[in-house]
Amino acid sequence: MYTKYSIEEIEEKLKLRLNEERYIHSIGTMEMAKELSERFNNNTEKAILAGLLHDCAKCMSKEECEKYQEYFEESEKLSYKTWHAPIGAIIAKQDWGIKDDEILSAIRWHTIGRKNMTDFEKIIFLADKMEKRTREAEYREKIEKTLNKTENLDAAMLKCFKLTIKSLLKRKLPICYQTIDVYNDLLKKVKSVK
Ligand code: DGI
Ligand code: FE
Ligand code: FE
Repeated sequence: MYTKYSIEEIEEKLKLRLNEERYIHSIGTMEMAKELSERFNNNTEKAILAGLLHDCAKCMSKEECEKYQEYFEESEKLSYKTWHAPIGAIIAKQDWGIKDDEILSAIRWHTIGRKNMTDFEKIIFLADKMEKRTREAEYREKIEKTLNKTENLDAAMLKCFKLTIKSLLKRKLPICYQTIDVYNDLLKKVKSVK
């Protein structure tokens, strides 16, 4: 028991906090988290909860988010788009009674990632980027291809970071230095795998 609420109860309440597209994305992430957790022999019950709730704070206003400043990494402060991850972990605990630390940390790190993530955290990170309901096929298929070719979670993570960094550059958005740090780390790890 990771929370006293059923999936249906969680979904009902989540619907009220998110817009339609974000809700559909959350359902897609839940489905992909289930699929990946089975494929990589991880905890499916936990993956379903983390996938469903990972973006629970995504539709909060900037003003409301700013109240949670103390929970942001220094490097996150310049990028509003990353704030829903640390806030999401707090809200998943407060509003949905999620007690499991690994579910909460998978939500916490699903946007910028961190070094030495657990396989469970990587599965949630990847499920978010690979879900089939709202992610653009061209984007998601690149990650899927890497995963199919390597069966290696780090290789797929590296692909995600490459694509994210490229897209942030293109959109002239700030890049958290932690993102670069994780990218360098994955590069080293993936090389040693091959
Ligand atoms: O919430 P989602 O759209 O499902 O996906 P996400 O949580 O992975 O990312 C949200 C946005 O955050 C995405 O457009 C990339 C952006 N972002 C902004 N600055 C950074 C960043 N992502 C990373 N990894 N690092 C950054 O510095
Ligand atoms: Fe997110
Ligand atoms: Fe997401």
